[in-house]
Amino acid sequence: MATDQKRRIAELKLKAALCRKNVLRMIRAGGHGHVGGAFSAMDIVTALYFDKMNIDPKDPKNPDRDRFLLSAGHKCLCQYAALAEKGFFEKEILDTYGALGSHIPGHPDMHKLTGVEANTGALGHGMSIANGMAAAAKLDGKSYCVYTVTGDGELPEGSNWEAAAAAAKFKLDNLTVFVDNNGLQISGKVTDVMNMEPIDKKFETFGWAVRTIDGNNMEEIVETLDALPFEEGKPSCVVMKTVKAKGLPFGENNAAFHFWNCTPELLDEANAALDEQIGMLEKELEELK
Ligand SMILES: Cc1ncc(C[n+]2csc(CCOP(=O)(O)OP(=O)(O)O)c2C)c(N)n1
Ligand SMILES: [Mg+2]
Repeated sequence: MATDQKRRIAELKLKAALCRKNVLRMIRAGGHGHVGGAFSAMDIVTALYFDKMNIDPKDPKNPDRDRFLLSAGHKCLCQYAALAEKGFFEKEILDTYGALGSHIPGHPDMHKLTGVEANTGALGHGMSIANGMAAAAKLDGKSYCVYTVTGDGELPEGSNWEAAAAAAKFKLDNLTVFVDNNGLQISGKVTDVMNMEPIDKKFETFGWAVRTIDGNNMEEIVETLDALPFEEGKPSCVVMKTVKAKGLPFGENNAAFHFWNCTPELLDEANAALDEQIGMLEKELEELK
């Protein structure tokens, strides 16, 4: 791999680790939070905010900006973490998580935080909103793209499949849906609660261009983002195999960490693991200079 590409990937891994620390900071402030889904989706959200999307925290309403929609709104800590790291708001605001009147409530609210494009949290609506934004770009002759992250436990919501049919009909190749396929939802295995596999074949049958990747592997993520749109005239779907609570040393792939009532001791342990990772990545970047 060329040195530039190695540096690009190491920088993104470093950003993802810093963003995971932002998530822990919010959870410490609030005493709890949806860590599982925030950590499984953190790598794709980092790559979108720091490598892919045309967005500027100094000009957040630019009509030509790319749009990001977190359909699975309960994962909002990963979006807040990225917005803070990108400079959309002061990091002190992270310490207001869980407080009455906070700009960063338990689900994203576009009226409270600049950079949030729509209110989400009631599962199943992000894809429809994203469709509307992508269709508007086509109608207005604009070249911005729309990206949305949905969860595997969110896919049983029927509205997703109305949106999937419409996106293909209207040839929304400026739309990409990332399925955070961590295998778990609020109460256990997605395949036990409502089996939606094979997710890739379902989207393909609806007329989408689909790829399956390791959604916690930055190299694969970057390659995939570089390849968008996968096919002219078709919306793109990335089925991301991920690990719920990825990066939480004691919580990975454990449905009990869907929503975490934290303890200071375990928060310290999680921060220490991330600090170690950050140290190694900084060293790697130093060597790549
Ligand atoms: C319409 C609706 N029904 C139920 C819920 C409650 N709920 C919140 S998160 C969640 C599970 C979502 O699972 P998944 O999409 O796999 O996300 P993950 O837990 O992996 O982050 C549920 C059912 C909701 N937010 N909205
Ligand atoms: Mg899930």
